[in-house]
Amino acid sequence: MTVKTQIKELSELLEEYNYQYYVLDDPSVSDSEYDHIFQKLQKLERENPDLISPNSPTQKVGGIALTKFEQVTHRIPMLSLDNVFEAQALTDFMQRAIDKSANAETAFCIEPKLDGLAASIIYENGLLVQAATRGDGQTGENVTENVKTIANLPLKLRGENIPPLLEVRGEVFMLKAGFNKLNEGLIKAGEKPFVNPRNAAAGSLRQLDSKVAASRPLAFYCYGVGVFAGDFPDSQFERIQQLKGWGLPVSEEVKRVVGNDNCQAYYQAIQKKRPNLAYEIDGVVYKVDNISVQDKLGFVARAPRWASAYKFPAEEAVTVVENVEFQVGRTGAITPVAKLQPVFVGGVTVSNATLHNKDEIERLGILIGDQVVVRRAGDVIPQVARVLADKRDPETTREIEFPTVCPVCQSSVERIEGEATVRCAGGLYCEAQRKEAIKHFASRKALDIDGLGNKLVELLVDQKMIQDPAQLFSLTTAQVSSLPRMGETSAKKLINSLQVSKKTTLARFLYSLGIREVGEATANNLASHYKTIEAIESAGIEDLKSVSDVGEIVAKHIYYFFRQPHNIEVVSKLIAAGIHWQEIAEVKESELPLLGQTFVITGSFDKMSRSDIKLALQALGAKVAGSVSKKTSTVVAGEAAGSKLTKAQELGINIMDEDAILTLLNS
Ligand code: I6G
Repeated sequence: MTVKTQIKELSELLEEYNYQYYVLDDPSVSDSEYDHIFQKLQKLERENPDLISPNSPTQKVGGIALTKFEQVTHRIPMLSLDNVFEAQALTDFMQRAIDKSANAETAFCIEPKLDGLAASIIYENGLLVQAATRGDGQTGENVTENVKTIANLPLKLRGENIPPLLEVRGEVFMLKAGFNKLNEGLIKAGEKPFVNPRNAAAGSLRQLDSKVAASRPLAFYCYGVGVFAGDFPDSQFERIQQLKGWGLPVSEEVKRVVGNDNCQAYYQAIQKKRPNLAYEIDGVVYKVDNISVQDKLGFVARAPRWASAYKFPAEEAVTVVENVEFQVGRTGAITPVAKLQPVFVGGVTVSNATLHNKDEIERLGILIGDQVVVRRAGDVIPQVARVLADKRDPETTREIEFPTVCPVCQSSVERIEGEATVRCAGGLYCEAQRKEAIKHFASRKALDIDGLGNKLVELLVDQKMIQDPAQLFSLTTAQVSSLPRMGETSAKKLINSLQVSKKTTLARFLYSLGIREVGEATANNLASHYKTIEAIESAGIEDLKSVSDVGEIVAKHIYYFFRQPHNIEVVSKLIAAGIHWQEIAEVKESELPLLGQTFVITGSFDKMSRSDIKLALQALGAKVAGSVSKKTSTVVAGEAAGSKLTKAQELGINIMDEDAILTLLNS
């Protein structure tokens, strides 16, 4: 085979792979296989430069640097689209088209409106020869060298009946993922990032050095045809399918529909899909499908009467930060919220935007009184996208001051190193955290108060019957039975469960306090280590760090929790209300009967909960693991034990049922 033939075959193979990947979205080879063939072609071309075709797949890397862009006059002007912003206006547009065509079944070709910039691309005998920006609609800039580097755009058309002349029109845009990566790189290199993918696409297309354009993740979708020689279907939708057939990229969302309801439903569906699309869109374009009807409708001013863009509400708007307030969340996180001059954005009036945390305030460099760009995309919470610092007036702006005490309960606030969030330390007492704290207190692994579910906790707090967990124990049957949907029997049951729950373990009690990052295991370790609540309350940070599994952060959480007078008060009230546990006897490690043994607990149990079995085993020195291995000493198998039991049987590991483990624990 001659080198010329080899180059031709490799080029055709790569063109086919590009078509499969970019147009059909259905690649048949791996990236590495593609790269291998690409490199083979590059090598042959390097060795035979006279055989390089300007339309070779290798010629997408740019190379030509211009000093300025030439002007290009569009043979057919590139018009703009009329916009509508309401459902009724779209209905009116459709009705005009239906009236003009005297056909109630008039079909519309519809697709998302990409947020990029329009371009005209000319193919002569199937080869890309010219690309231009829209410019003022009459004259644009010759950006051929840059457009040739766009990955999903073929330099050569494929398929049958390629016309001698074809001008495709469409949108140059940047995928969201590519945009984010590009900006990350720019920030790393100390350069200014682009504000949005549209600006990034425009900036990249207008690079004089096509190598820079080639490095930018640009893409193109066709939406129509300009000049052409040859036959073309009399339907917009079919024209788009024809372009696809010639290897040109088109949006996968293009549809042909009939009827107002279907057109409106498409808008709603695309709006819903919008956050998940790989590219930014700003509306939906509706075109009369039949080209003869399009011709009949003609143009008004600079826009076709046969097309309309139904735009999504603007997602960004400028407003003023009037104040910053601090909200305390259910877990104590203190969040700064910008109070804005009300502004219409993303289809709603917005007067609050979250500022997340201190780091975000610093990143934005925001002051009270600043003009800011607010962004609300879809159902997402409004955000301050950026500050218009050049519009800042030093007379009317001031720094945001973070509170030094919780704005709800005046407990101190803590910020653990490495964490962005500032938190209120008044967990059990703070009104903002009350409901969550009590739900946690009553939960199964904590005090396990039977009959006190989340809904009931909310009701009790809302009715102001309880303000902290200790007050649960002063509730009366009469009070509880006065609540909606609470009969006397359920009320009595709850009061009884509260009595029963008073007998607990130190570990459960510690866990029930809801100290941040103190889960069951840590509570258990703390209880074994300190033996009394008083010892834990008075422990210093360094001392706490000596407990197994307790690091700097957890130690600080525990330490600060017990430095809040409100928390100490609630703990005392709980003990005064009758919560008690058996003192943990002093035992020497060597006396722990299950030391060195590893247990795995699986299935469900009737007489004792899984977590109690675990705690009891741990108190006797055993390790409790989550999975069965050769190192497992015993598997405790309850009802409906599954794969862990099977594995234990396979490995010949000792198995105990509920009765056996209870006998062991009691002995
Ligand atoms: O700017 C445009 C975006 C999308 C368009 C357009 C389009 O169709 C999906 N179609 C036309 C006819 C025009 N501008 C003029």
